[in-house]
Amino acid sequence: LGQKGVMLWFTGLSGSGKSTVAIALERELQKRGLLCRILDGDNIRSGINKGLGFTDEDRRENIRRIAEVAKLFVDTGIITIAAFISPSNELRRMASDIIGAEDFKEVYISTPLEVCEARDVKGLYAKARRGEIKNFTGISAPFEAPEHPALSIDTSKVSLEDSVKQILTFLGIE
Ligand code: GGZ
Repeated sequence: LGQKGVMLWFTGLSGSGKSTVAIALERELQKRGLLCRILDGDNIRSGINKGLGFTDEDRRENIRRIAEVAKLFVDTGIITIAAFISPSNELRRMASDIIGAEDFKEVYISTPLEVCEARDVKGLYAKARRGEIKNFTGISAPFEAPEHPALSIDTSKVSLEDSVKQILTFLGIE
């Protein structure tokens, strides 16, 4: 007992590896008997945030609700991992204000746009280039890199295993 909660706020482009790193990290934390929770598009945008799109206003409401939910987890002592693009300093600042700056750790998944676009796992970049998706982050909507992330990980240069290790080390976990 006595686990302290923390917010690991992943930010980065679509296809940068946020969810992949989050899931691998979750596995390592669970192996050590640590309570953790991933919040991502699969459990948030399909549930409480169903109906929100990708206008500035909707992204803001998306991130606001995520931060409010995440705060409940963090305050319960859970290692909480959010994996959302959260494309601006302003949005991430709002999340930090809601959760509390002491608990809020920004993890920038800094994989370059060219790499994310080349991966194009879901074909969304191709659609965005053809104009079939509007306001697509990195193509037709902005992404602002964080100014002082606690950690910065480029998954085109660092292996998945080492990415997870960097975060565990940052958390002071062996
Ligand atoms: C960005 C979009 C868009 C637009 C759909 N722009 O690779 P994915 O598919 O699974 O991750 C992207 C996800 C981004 O949702 P977030 O909640 O993380 O965004 S934000 O924090 O900005 O609110 C992508 C898909 O949704 N997607 N349309 N126009 N990503």
